[in-house]
Amino acid sequence: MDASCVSSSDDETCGDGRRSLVGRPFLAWIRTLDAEQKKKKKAEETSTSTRRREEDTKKKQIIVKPKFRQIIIFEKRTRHHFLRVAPKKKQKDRENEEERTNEMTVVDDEFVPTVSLTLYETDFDKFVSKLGEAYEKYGFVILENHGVAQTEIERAFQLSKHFFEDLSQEEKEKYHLPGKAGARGFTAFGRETAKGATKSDLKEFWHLGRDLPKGHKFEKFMLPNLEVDEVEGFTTSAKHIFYALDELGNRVLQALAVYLKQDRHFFDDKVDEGNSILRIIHYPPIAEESAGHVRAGAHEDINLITLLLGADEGGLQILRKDGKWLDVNPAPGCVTCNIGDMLQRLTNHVLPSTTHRVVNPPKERAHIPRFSMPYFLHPNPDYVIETLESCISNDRPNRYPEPISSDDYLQERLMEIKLK
Ligand SMILES: O=C(O)CCC(=O)C(=O)O
Ligand SMILES: [Fe+2]
Repeated sequence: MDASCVSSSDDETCGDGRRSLVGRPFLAWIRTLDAEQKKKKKAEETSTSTRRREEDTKKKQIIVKPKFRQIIIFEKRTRHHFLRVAPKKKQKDRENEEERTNEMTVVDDEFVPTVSLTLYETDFDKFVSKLGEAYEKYGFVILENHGVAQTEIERAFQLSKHFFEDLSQEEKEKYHLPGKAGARGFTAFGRETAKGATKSDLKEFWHLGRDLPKGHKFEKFMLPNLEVDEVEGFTTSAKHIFYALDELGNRVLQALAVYLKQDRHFFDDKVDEGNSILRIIHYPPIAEESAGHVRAGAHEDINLITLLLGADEGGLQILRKDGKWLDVNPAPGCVTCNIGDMLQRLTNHVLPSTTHRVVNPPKERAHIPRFSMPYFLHPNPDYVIETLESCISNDRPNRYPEPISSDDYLQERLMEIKLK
């Protein structure tokens, strides 16, 4: 069990049923240990190894949940979370509490909210309002207790590492389908370029889509998947993640339908054969000079919603309405879920498709690769995106009087990101 997840009667669980404290709104983010503790420690510790530990401590952020005396330490250097139980407060400590709090440095006063999928079962209305509010404000939310098994997630990342790091360029290129806009298989490093950007992203990726039975009416829109011969289990594992995230996405869409004053099952028959894609991304270590290229340039996603695994490795940032970038820091195993341009268009911008990017790591972490897996949930290719009546008013006139089929929209956008 990793240390970010703990048992207690009141806390909520990670996707695989483990418990997590991260992301609760009342957590205080602090950067340093209080001065008294540091002083005492310094006096006690003289050996080299202790000095090293001390240096590491300085690089840690501490997240405190006072109710249970539980502390999660987030070590910036390794980006690992450790659980500690705080010693019981003595009277003197309590008296000094206010003073200590004032010494703590708040890292950020704002963060993307975490919503638990347990609410989907226990209090659907609350699930709807929490998601809707988070999306209207940020266009992003972090999902915990999402039901995608942690073992499956870890396996998919292991196999992805194996594919990208152990196969030669030649072996990987075998899986590139020329002229197919990267729809299936391998897309090489430096190919995708964010809309409007001149410098390509520092990533390579694999695309896997929905399996259709032979002769299906959508065959012309959706190519068959490719099998990777060199990495046993790669395709099976990726398919498992595809369908698990598809299922999770459907639950999110039910809540959004209700939030948008539609029937709860409004999206069901519009996405059941969607042209959705699981993108398995490898951002290799960054060379000395990246010449202005970034891991993923600022962009918006094209689809309805995106469900992302792996953002607990730092770098993902979203653009706030005030023009500042905000780090997205999900707990390990959580799913980050954002609104894409198709849903923004359908909802006349009630639900915003927020600009986001993946920045290059600091120098000391530049040698570490980054792996992530966004699942781009698309509508069925023949679904016509026409602004919802419930999202049009005098204050919010219809921005898109011309309806467009989701496939036409997709093709236009693929050209913009130079995949076509
Ligand atoms: O890798 C990530 O964390 C985000 C990737 C992303 O935004 C994308 O591929 O659209
Ligand atoms: Fe994205």
